[in-house]
Amino acid sequence: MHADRISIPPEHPRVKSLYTREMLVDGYKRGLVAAEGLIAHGRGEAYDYLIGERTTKTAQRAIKAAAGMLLLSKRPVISVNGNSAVLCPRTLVELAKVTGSAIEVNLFYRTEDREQAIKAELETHGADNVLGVGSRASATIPELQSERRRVDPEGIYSADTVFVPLEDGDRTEALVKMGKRVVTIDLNPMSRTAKAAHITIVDNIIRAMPAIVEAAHEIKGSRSLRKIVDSFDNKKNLRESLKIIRRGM
Ligand code: PTJ
Repeated sequence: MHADRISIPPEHPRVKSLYTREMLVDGYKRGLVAAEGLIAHGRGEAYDYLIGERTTKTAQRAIKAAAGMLLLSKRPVISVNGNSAVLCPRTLVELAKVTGSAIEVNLFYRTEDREQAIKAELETHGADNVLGVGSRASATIPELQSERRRVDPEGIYSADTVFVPLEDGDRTEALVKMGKRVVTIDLNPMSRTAKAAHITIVDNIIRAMPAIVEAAHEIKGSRSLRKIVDSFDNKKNLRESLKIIRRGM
């Protein structure tokens, strides 16, 4: 983060939200975030406002289940786009390490320059084998038209579980059709991604990522991992999240 380029008074009542915006704008200027990513964040902010800009108890349960699912998986992969690379590079890499997941760059607005910039950002934060960049993305997700269809044969293509924070609905549905378990973070519990995923964390990625890392460290090796995952009900989770949003109106 290039704090020298950002001047927000620390006493401003919305300092966290303004700082997050600046991280994205800075990421856009550095060539990591797509211009459309700024718009996507605005939509997320509106939902965050309604859930009270906090990690709800409902989200905490989803966070624990998500950590459990990644830990139980044989070939988990974390899919990284421009927004997530800029907002939480360190915790994405930490999550990969604690859960034994691979990291793959996968972009909706794919350009080679953005792929390389995101790979470099992840490497700066400790990633050592970033998949999916350039010619490595040589496999194709069936029935998917967007650029997200191009994936790494050693990563998402052969994964059993894919973690796709801030994802679009088409790919989530396609991954589920391929028989993969899908975990997402999405502030909108009504999105197609939120509904199609097996575990949806309805929370801001800024708060959710450090919480998943913490949960993964806490429950790693626990004998109740399977129970944590199997007792999670995503439909109930989304219903509860919607209730929270209604109350916030
Ligand atoms: O970097 P690229 O090219 O892969 O593009 C990434 C974006 C995010 C632009 C692309 O995937 C996209 O257009 O996504 P959508 O379809 O707008 O969906 C993004 C979802 O993430 C929406 O449901 C938003 O509400 C949600 N969202 C946005 N910001 C956050 C968020 N959820 C959690 N935390 C956020 N900070």
